[in-house]
Amino acid sequence: MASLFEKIVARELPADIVFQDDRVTAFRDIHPRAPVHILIVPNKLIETANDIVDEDESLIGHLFTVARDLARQEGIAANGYRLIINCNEHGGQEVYHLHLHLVGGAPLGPMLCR
Ligand code: DGP
Repeated sequence: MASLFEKIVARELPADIVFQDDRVTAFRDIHPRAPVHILIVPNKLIETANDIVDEDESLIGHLFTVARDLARQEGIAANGYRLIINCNEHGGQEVYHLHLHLVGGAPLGPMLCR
């Protein structure tokens, strides 16, 4: 069965998609933690950061160049932003389809709250 984010990539579930190409899809987080909160996901399922393989290096780099471009597009590049990938239980991962959070638009405070 397709993952939640695979269904968004396939446009079988609604989402506010801000960018898509043949490798990645970017859409606004349903529960934004800041004025800008976008998730950038590989179109193919990679469950966690642990599941990245050597052949994915270019794809993972592409997640970051798309994040860079979206930060510019959203007007948050100059003031700054945070890029986050959560992995497994201790990382707080809720959706098991690798995704890069692009978060910004306001001061974000300390990196970790425990
Ligand atoms: P993480 O904890 O890193 O796995 O973050 C998962 C994020 O996914 C969380 O910030 C909320 C977001 N999310 C969960 N379900 C949906 C959905 O159906 N649509 C959208 N746009 N975002 C979702």
